[in-house]
Amino acid sequence: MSVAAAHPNLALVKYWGKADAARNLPATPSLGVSLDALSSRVEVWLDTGDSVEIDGRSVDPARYRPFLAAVRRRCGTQSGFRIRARNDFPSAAGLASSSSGFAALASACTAACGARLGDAELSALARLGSASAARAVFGGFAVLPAGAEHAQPLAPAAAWPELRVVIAVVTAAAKPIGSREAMERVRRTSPAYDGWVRDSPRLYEEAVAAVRDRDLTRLGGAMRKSYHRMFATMLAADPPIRYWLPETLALLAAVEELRAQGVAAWETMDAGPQVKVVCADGDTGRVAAALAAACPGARAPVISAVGAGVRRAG
Ligand code: 2P0
Repeated sequence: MSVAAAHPNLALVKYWGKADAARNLPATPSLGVSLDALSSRVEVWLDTGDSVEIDGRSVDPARYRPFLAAVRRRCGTQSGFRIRARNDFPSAAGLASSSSGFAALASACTAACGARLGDAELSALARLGSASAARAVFGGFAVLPAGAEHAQPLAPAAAWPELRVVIAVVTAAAKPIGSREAMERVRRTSPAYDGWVRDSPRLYEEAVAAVRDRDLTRLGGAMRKSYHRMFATMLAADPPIRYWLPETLALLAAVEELRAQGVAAWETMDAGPQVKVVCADGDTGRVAAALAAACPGARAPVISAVGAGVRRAG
């Protein structure tokens, strides 16, 4: 058995849309950060066929076929894989479980075959499972340029040690439509899609410079535009896609109020109703309290530091 673990990689500037669906290449450049407080752990055994279990439930291995075929090609094996994955946070709920899941899976499957891949090659393999997983191979801050085969490290976790992400989980329920299907619907039907793809590199460059300078206000501004514009493509799709819940709006208002009070707290969202707030470590108490007050009844917000990359765990 081979075991690997990875943290989800939260996009601060979003990958949303594919330049090449068959090769799973992103249409927009993205920048993400590893979330130390959340983890996926994947165990892999060589077997006669492929089977996948996530959090104790069997899932259809069809979604995994192109990825597993690529692993077999790379490792020169005909073997099947028995896969057992566990997330210590809700799966498929907009918390980037596919990023950590496929990063850990790429590491565990190749290790089970006795192959040793460098980070770039592991990232390219993980991308075939889920493009955000290409970023999750790396710790700290990582980028996945538009059309890129693999992600690249931008800055290690130690480069911005006081940065925190406060995560408000509105609901643990799986999202109504998966990211992959939503992206494809947006590409086919949303008149906002072309503008989104054209505009994304500018936000990306802004965010890369902000991370290099550790400038939270500049990063926050780029983050805010990125997720709003991503959702604009979805609202303009046919039929429209709307992941937000009433609690989501209450949380967004609470973060805006914090900023009005002078707290450097900047939110982002993914394909789901959850709200993640980037801030400095000295402000996490205020941010978590404001989020909890805005969403009574929800579980307590999770506070995360910047995490490491994928690692072998056995
Ligand atoms: C991201 N998301 O950059 C963006 C932001 C969601 C919103 O990557 O089709 O599961 O497997 O490559 O990686 C979610 O989509 O999509 C995602 P596929 P994925 O993190």
